[in-house]
Amino acid sequence: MIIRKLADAIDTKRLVRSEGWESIRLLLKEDGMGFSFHITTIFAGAHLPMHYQHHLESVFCLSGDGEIEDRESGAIHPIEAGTLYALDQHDKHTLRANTDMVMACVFNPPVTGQEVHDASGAYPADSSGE
Ligand code: 9YT
Repeated sequence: MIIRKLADAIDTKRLVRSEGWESIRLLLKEDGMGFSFHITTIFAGAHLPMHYQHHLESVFCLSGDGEIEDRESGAIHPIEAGTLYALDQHDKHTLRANTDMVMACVFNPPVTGQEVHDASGAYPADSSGE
């Protein structure tokens, strides 16, 4: 069993910061769960184009509000506390935060640690072969 506290993960390698967001990756590939689990804050005003070509991702909004745009269809969906979105088609999307949004995120396959987005908005594929 793994017991881990958000407060204890701050100022460890589990906290990753990039432009417009920070994320505490409470579960990583090394934890052996088959997914990673992150508590991510998208900062107010952030406008983040993303495209996870190598991962599936589910996101549940715990607090704050904003919107997600599906860049294939152009559809825009509001996000508020209690909203889930699942990128089951490796969807190209853009996230916009009206206020700080705190999100619980699950990645399959799990991220390995310090990934940040590349120019296409993706995280790299895990090439370790494990
Ligand atoms: C909401 C969202 O896009 N989350 C992505 C995960 C986060 N940027 C992370 O932990 O890498």
